[in-house]
Amino acid sequence: MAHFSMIKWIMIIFFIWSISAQQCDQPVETARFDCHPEPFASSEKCLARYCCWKPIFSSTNHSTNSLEVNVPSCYYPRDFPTYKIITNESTVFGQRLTIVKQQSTYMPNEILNLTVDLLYETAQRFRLRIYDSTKKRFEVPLPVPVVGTKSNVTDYEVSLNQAPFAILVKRKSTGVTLFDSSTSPLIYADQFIKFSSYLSSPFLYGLGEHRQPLLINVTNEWRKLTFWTRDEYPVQNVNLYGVHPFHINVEMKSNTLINFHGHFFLNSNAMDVDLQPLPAISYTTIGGIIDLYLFTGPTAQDVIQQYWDVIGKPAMPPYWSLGFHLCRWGYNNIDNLRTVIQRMHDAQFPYDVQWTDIDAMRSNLDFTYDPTNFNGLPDLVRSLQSEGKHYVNIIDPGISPTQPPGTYPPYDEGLKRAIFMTKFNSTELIIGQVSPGLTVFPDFTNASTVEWWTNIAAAFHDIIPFDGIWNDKNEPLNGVDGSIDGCTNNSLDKPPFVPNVLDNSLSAKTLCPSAQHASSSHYNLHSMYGYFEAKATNLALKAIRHKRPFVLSRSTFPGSGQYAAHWTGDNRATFEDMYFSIPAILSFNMFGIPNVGVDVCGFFHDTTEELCTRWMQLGAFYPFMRNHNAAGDKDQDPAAFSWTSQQIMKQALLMRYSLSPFWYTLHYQATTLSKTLVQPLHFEFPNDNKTLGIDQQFLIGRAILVSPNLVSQTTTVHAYIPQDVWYEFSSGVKVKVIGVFTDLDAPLEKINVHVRGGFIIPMQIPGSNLMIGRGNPFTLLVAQSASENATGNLFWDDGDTIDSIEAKAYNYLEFSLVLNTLTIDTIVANYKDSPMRLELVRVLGVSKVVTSVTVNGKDHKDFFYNVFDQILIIYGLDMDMLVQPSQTIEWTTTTIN
Ligand code: MIG
Repeated sequence: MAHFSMIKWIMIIFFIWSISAQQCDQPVETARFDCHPEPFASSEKCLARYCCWKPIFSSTNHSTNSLEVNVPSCYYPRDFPTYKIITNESTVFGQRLTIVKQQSTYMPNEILNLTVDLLYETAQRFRLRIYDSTKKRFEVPLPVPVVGTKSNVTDYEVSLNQAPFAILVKRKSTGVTLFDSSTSPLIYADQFIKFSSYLSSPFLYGLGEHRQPLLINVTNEWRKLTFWTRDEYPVQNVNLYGVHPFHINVEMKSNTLINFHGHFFLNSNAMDVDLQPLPAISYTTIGGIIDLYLFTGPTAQDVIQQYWDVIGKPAMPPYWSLGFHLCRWGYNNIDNLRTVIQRMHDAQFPYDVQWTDIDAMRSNLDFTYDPTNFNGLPDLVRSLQSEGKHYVNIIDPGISPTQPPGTYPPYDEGLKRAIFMTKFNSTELIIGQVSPGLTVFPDFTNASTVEWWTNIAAAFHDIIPFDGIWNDKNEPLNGVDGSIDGCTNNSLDKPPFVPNVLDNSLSAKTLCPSAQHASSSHYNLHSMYGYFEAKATNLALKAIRHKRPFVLSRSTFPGSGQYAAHWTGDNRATFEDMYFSIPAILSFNMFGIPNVGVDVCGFFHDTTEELCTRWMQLGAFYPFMRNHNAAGDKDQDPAAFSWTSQQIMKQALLMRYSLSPFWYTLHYQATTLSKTLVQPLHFEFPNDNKTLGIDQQFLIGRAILVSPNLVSQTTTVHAYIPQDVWYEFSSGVKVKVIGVFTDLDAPLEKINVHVRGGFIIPMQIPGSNLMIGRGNPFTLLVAQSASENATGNLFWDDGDTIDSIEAKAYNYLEFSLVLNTLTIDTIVANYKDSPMRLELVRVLGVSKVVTSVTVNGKDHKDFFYNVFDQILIIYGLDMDMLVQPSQTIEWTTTTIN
């Protein structure tokens, strides 16, 4: 032993002597790229990799500075062996290189001959693919656009470094670096691929699913973000339910316009993304290929649009799903469920969707209900539906194989079709353990699984006519690590490098990576399990109901938004969790799953009346609003609280319901124009540095600013009102203090909501649910800009037809205000089954006294002008909004002396 380590030490000393000290001299510590990301780095292990070892502080001199703590002691020397360009040809799609590395380094099975494709896909989209020149490797089964020919005009300029091989991409107009891999050597082994790039600034948005503030700021910090879908209640610094390797990088250049660009790393294997203050980013994945998209923006919304062009645009949700959803785990029996529904009704809360959780199943079995404790559930569902309400139930992926043969078709039929996942190199099913006990796992990547899923869902739909499906536990969760028989020792189950996943094991709380799907291993497809399940569920619902499907999925991947909405899992009833909901919904909007919300009032723990009141107010402005609670915790449906709290919650719900036409129009713009539903202030006011990273407030569309009170026992909210014209949503009063942080009055009964000048918001008088309210009169909220203009639009259809957009079976209206004339242009009027009548128009910021109003040229007496608050209200309109091509409402004014 002593002898062995002696030789080792001599070798190491020789090695240190042989590399010139210069190769280890990085100009700054933040320019070190980690050569030993695994735990327990030592000089021995580091030098064995031919890397530089230089701890920056000794063991006695403990640093508390996070900037220093994370500086790698082991890092690449400048001349670390890497690839050289061998051939370089231009092709129809751009350029193809071959690159070669002479010697293997420290990872097993390095791939020494690689092909590099540079695809100039569009003017704003560049794609870099690096793959094995000789052997086909796994690639992410996402249907991304195939672009055959190079775009001749591009916003970006690509250049190469011969040896060491590196790629540089710059923004043509400013010269700003968008990608530059010269930072560190490319490593490309079978189960370890690593490359890095400079960032344009230390400010990023995205990289989910992680619990973190909206702005990732690595000015003074090193950050490691890990991607591998996992059931873990959301806490910071761990991999969570979804995987979204997409970010938007802010390009800061003093005194110039701020631009944004984005990266999407199309890779589904377990990975780490490391950020460091240089600033730089490193991607380390353990499989697949390098397939990196670059989006040049230049605005943040442009980057998102370019991203969604690749992953697919979000689905148009059914109209009813915009309403209030009520759920809990642990109604436990139908009497409790009935009691809640009744008290919601008695207290006259608007609400649309009632849910049940696993406690309504028989023995936790999918596609069953408990006929004892939930006796009468089918009739209850039908009676809700007869009132225009809807019902959603939970389905977990794990199917029980232990029911008596012939009694449980989901398993029997699945077995016949061989759609369950199997063990490595075997036809034997892999068995885990979830709520029904032992379970097998459907392989949703298999087309036959989708048929089976549709059939068993249809059979259950005949018993309970559910309207939507909730996909829980689809990371997928497995209560025993790997399987009841453990995992193998092969390189899929025991890879040479494991990213920083929770519990340091890929099989923790899930299946063995070596488990088999029809098309590939779970090692490759794990993080897409929820994506494929949501897709299958979406297709099943379409086939069964012939209406627009509603799926809620816990696990998500790029593209999931085409099939499902999302909630952020098992949050807690704390003010901190309420705050984290805002960065979460903003991030999921960037990820293309804009229909997102969190468990309102908190999932785990007993909520409090104060917290739940605040959360119902905030939740009323989430795209998806569901109040949901864990088993055993005290009731938190709105009707469970005091009369006073109920009035406040009802007020918030009425605001939500009155804005439904506005939300629905935003969904239409999301699915057709790739616009997010909600966005951070910074995206709308990029040149105002004060908006950078604001995540306690958010914008709905471009026009409504929500500034919730997130602090217990306070009656003001410290909020930023950007430089523009803003009015209080409820009172219509113009905001006086803008461009600074200011304390807004925010007692418990008030949520601060502001509407932005220049926008016309379509609204409707709420009904007790969205179906009942559909025919109610519309109203317009017209918020004048500084130049007294405003525009807006409205999309409307039957709310439930699958392809109403493609079939043009809808109405589309545009509103504009110029020179005291409000014009309603009815551009498409193909949906006439329910009336659209305009009853009232409220115009904010009218500074001159209004003396008369005409509607389509005729005198209209019903108006009221409030000189003090500068508000004009025109009522009693009763206009048919579907009259084409256009109608006008005009007013005349005089100046006050
Ligand atoms: O083992 O179905 O995130 O919303 O209520 C817990 C019971 C499984 C986790 C979900 C939660 C749901 C709960 N589920």
